Amino acid sequence: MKLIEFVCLAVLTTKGLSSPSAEVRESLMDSLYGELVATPESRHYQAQMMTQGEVRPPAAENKIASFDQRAVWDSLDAKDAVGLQQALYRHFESQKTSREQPYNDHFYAKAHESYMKARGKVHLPADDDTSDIFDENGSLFGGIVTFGRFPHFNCFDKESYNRDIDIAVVGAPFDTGVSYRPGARFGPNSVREASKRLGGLSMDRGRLNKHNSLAGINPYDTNSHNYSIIDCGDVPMTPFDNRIALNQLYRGERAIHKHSSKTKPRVVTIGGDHTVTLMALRSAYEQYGQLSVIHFDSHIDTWDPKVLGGGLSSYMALNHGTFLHYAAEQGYLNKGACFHAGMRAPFIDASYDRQHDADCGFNIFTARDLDRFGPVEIARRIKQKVGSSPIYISVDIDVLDPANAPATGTMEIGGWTSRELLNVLDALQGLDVVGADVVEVSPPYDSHSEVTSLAATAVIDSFLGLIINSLNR
Ligand SMILES: [Mn+2]
Repeated sequence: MKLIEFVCLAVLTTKGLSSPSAEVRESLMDSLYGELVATPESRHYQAQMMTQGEVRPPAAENKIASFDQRAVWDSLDAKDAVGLQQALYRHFESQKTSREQPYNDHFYAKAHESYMKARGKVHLPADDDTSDIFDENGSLFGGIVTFGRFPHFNCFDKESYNRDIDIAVVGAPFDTGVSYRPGARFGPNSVREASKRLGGLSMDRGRLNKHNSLAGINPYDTNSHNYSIIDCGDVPMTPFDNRIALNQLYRGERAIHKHSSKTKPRVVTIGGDHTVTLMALRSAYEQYGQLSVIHFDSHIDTWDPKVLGGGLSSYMALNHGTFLHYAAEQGYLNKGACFHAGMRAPFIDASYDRQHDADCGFNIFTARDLDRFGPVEIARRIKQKVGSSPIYISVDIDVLDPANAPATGTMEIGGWTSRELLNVLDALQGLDVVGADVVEVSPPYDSHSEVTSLAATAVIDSFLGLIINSLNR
């Protein structure tokens, strides 16, 4: 025991300080918290103090109600807020000069002393007791990180194919297909890291309107739906050869699609630069047939390799600006029923790019079309065109304004806010969403508030709402 503690204890236990009054009430802290620690020692202290009249048993009356509000109110000469403050001040000043003041002073001193004496030692569990640390996800900010705290198992192990996956989240850590800033290989981990607080019933999804099919969907509450949502981790992708890396991703996505499922697995991919979408589309196409791609981005990404990157070698031809050209060429797309939304980056070769984009099967909503039509109308027009065909949604995070998502490869000013994007996504409810991705999050360029990764978690949260809504139908 340190000297100061010894002195304190000596002072507190001195008989001279424990004075008369059975009137002395329990301290503020006691009344707020009740018994802080229930140990035999603290109970012994309290019993002793009650016997000696230092504290009374817990009072039954409501302390707030017993405060004489009427008297204070009656003393007010102004009914506005400033008047109330002044009146309260005068009231408490007047109390100070009352004949009860010595008693009040004694009460506060005594109450503190009572509190100090009544507090016991912290009662720690036995050294081998792990009952309160058993749940590894018990800490909001700790634990092994999976997206949204969904369970993880090795989805690429053939032995696991009989384990149900209705919705998979998988990372594609790859950034050697970018034209400007790299770093998206760190996207999957960063997005997972930012997803720790996901959970609970959204107030916005379906606007809590019981007639809205999105309302009531809480992907993180396994009691609220019957689907197996698994974080499959990341597909290992080599940083040294894009041909091998992208093939690894294709085989990873394909393996997930082989799992047993209530319908067929629907994969949500976290990029990675946008090149990874081609492999996700390839595997989804094999399962679901031609896909209507709804592509949120500031760039068209249907560039002809002759225009972007492919001039010197065929290896350079497939990159994050040309992958949709290849998706169209390979026949994965439901041509004419694909959309770009949020476009604003300049064409490289305007007349050629525009025609080639249309040939790839795309319609365009520009970033500023949101101001002309509003999110619900944009979604309505998309839905009218794509109908009941299988939908793949790809969100390049650079569709957002750099103010909302600075950490991305190729920033373009004049984009949507995260709220506007979420509004458009939610308004797509009712579509048969069979796969989705969010790509181009490059954490090294993010603020310390991980704002871009956070935006990506909200996008995936919207995907999960849309997909569960599809599965429910
Ligand atoms: Mn893109």
